[in-house]
Amino acid sequence: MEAGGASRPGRVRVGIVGGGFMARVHAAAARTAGAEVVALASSTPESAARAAASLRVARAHASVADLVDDPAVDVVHVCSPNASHAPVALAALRAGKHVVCEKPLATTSQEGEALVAAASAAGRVAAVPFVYRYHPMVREARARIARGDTGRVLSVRGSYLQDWLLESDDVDWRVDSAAGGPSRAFADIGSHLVDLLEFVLGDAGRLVRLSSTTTTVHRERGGRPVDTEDEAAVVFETVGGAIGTLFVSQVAPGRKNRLLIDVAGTVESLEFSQEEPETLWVGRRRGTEVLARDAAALSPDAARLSIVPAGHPLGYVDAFAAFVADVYDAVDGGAPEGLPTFDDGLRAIRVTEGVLAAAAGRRWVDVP
Ligand code: SOE
Repeated sequence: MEAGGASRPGRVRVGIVGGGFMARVHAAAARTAGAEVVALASSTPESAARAAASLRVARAHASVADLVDDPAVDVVHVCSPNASHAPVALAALRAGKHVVCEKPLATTSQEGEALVAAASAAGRVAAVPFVYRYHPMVREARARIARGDTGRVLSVRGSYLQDWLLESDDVDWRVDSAAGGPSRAFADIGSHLVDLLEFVLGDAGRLVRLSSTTTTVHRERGGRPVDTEDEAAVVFETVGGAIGTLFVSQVAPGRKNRLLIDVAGTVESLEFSQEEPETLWVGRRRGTEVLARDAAALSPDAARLSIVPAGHPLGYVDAFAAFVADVYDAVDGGAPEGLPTFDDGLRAIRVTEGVLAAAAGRRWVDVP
């Protein structure tokens, strides 16, 4: 089955690697997007069987390799721990599959570069679920900046706060660098924040230099030493000369998934909060307003994602389904606006490595 225009005889057939929370989210989004989830693989045959039964997936493969080689699978969704992303995604591309690989795309920029090259060589769709791009009011913010409504962007503030790792006995595979990579909080959620900011701001908003500091609040979790950060604070400069700050934490009590971006231009400011995704705050020297999602008043790219009328709240699950639908549109030869690809996944890795380098060296670093 070829990308690039080949019309599909039937539904997209999906294989999922992983059996946790994200596997569940991906399976639901794939089905909403009209695909058939035909296979699942996980760390063991037993965990694959359990997850497949729970997600009502017909075929539980004994190994990831078996799933990747399954001729009945068109698209592999990689939802396993970070350190496995590169080997699994590479194998899937080499087997001719399209790939959706969870962020962070890989744990090093070298692996990320190899994945970008492999996706290009294979001529397959290779996407990363930076799904917060898919809230209609994010697309509206992006359109307003691109149209010049905000004026020249002067400053940017981004934060992503959670509390699920607040306690010393909160443990997760992400805490261990062997499974999650050298960065935890920034790689896990700072990647979303940077992607969202650079997506909304456009080329002038790309980070070019940054300085940072990180903290590890609990040096031990579950009786094991911790070698990854709980929090990161970043100061940065952009291509267009704006300056900004980022703050990422997974130990902020009461903050569940509080991703917030705030952009100030010479004419207006914009603020989007992921926990209130149906609105966009627009601030001016004279007159401030809260825009509520209403397709009739939105830019075309925001309106296309506004799949139910105003007053019927769209949320995280809808954004995920819209992302997956765009992946499958690309698989069928379409060119959906704003699809996050492996290039964007590599970009997030490079910024993450800059954050770690700046913190370790207590210096400013250039971001390639
Ligand atoms: C945990 O921090 C997590 O599930 C992230 O891994 C997701 O990418 C984010 O969307 C929600 O929080």
